[in-house]
Amino acid sequence: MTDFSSPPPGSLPPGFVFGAATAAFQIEGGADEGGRGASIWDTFCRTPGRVLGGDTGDEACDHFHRYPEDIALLRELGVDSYRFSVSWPRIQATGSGPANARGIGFYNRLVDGLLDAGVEPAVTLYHWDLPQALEDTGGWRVRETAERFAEYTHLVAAALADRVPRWITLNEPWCSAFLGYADDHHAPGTREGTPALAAAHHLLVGHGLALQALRAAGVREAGITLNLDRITPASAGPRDVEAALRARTQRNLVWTEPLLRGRYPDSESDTWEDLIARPDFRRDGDLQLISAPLDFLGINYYTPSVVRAAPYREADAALRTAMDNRFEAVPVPGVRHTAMGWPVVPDSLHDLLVTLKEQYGAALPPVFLTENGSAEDDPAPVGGTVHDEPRIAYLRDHLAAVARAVADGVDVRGYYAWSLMDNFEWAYGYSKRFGLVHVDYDTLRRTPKDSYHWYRRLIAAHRGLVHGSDGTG
Ligand code: IFM
Repeated sequence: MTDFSSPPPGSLPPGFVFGAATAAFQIEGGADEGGRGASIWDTFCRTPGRVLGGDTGDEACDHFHRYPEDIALLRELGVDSYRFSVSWPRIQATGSGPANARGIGFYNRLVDGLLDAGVEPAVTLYHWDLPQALEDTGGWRVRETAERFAEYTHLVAAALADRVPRWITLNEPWCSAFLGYADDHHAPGTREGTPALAAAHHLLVGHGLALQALRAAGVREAGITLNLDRITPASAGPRDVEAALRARTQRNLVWTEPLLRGRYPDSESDTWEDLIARPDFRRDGDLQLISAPLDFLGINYYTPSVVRAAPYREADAALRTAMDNRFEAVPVPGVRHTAMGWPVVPDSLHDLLVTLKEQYGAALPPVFLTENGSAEDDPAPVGGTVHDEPRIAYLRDHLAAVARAVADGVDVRGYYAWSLMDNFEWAYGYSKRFGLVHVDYDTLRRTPKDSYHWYRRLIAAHRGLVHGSDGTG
């Protein structure tokens, strides 16, 4: 029988927020409806060979029309909070100008529906769907995009701040900058060197400006979500240790140092010279703007990385900055891997949190796990459910790792399971399923999986509503 007592009730602090998360492009669909404009992901999906199976976000999970059903699923799940993202091109079709009333109307209805269901809304302002028109004028390579992002934030906050307590400016800017402009795995899908570093900086500037707009709107809590990685060297040899530092610099420190300490990292790196020194995209006062106090740091965690030193893979030196920084991942043997091929090492989540606390001390704000979950090769629904035991084990063991980090002094305030439902997994299209709820992409029928029922019972157990190791009370 599935164990509902791990992590045990009482092991997470009072008021701990249990949540579930999604993102607009991954679930909404309704791509041509309600005055929505095109985003870089619409363009990317239409570029042959970029997204597996030629999948698009045109219909996705049709949440744009089915949101009442999805709210009902959240209510039944019993989560305290639902993290969703606002689609920028639904609010401003071309990334500038007044708010599109129909776009605002959709999110107003969603927020009101959530509140009626007793679920607190948590908004992410940017989960990768940049209006294509802004990419056409330079995208995140140029500072103007950060300024447009602040205007967009102002519009969304003006409409929703009275009812949305928790706000996240950016989701995983590492992906936007480096997968988008260096590695070409994500939209807009280019392979550039220094422009990717400029994008990283402008994303942070955009965060700082958006934070100002959120403060002006009087929101209760504002933060940013980073996909921080627990990176360890493959050996104790100095070359691997240096390689791990280079990897940590790019993945973690380029974000945490400016945000939490108001400086770029001073780790050894050829690459970061550009980011740190270049006056053409850095302006006086930027680091002060970027390091304005956060109410929380959102962390998305899935899997750790073990890296070793490697020669540059890229022949063109101009393209070596950003991604190709002389390290490569090595396999993690002896552990289960998810359908993404990601090693499952829950202890790494504990270690990541504890190490962050050691590194930043009082400068580390309260933490929310804003995403954690696993893609699994689920069996087809049978008898009104999906038997997804590996996902239950993943969620259970990672929540237990969070509880251990709390016991070790890390101020973790909440946990959002990724994802409420199966959805568009970016370059993998619909081939990877992360959901607590199964989505049949032919009929769009939703079927809660065993993991959904497990999470519901766990939340209830932590509220003292059910007792006993199987949660049956
Ligand atoms: O689906 C994504 C999400 O959009 C951002 N974080 C990682 C998830 C799984 O890859």
